[in-house]
Amino acid sequence: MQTVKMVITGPYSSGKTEFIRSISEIEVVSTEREVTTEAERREKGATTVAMDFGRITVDDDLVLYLFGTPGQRRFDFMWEILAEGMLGFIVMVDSSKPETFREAKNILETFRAYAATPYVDDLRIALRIDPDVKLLKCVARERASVRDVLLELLYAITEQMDE
Ligand SMILES: Nc1nc2c(ncn2[C@@H]2O[C@H](COP(=O)(O)OP(=O)(O)O)[C@@H](O)[C@H]2O)c(=O)[nH]1
Ligand SMILES: [Mg+2]
Repeated sequence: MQTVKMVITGPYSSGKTEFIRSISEIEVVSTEREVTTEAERREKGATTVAMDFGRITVDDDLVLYLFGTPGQRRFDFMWEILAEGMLGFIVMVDSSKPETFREAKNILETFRAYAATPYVDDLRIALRIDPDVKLLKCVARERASVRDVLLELLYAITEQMDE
């Protein structure tokens, strides 16, 4: 039995928690708290402060552990802790919020620096992503869509291991 750790990151309110909830076979362990500022309150009522944790069994030999990061800068001390030992990461970007693209790019670069892992993300042109990086659409509310993204990342990891 192999276990693989994957990190789901991205800006505030980009669908990270939703992504993990859509696919996890266990009740997602979340550390959500009520948001504190007025701007955040308009967006949504709760935010992840430490991490989300979910699990998905791919087959008899393979289990994925999904760790969702907090999106807000003031919790970014958690990022490096969560990145420890990850085999891959996914940067979620809400395509309807161009004002978050710069932040998404910063997060992408931060996580790339933690580990030379393949990753899946979105919005290649806006974020000026290298052509050798996979670009996938994902509706975080749809389990099949989340599963497809995770499987793509998993294939990228196993391809790299076989090289
Ligand atoms: N329309 C739409 N809304 C989504 C999707 N994923 C998440 N949301 C909503 O966007 C908001 C932020 O999602 P959340 O998972 O809490 O974001 P996080 O801060 O990145 O963990 C919530 O109100 C979600 O219900 C999606 O794929 N489509
Ligand atoms: Mg969250």
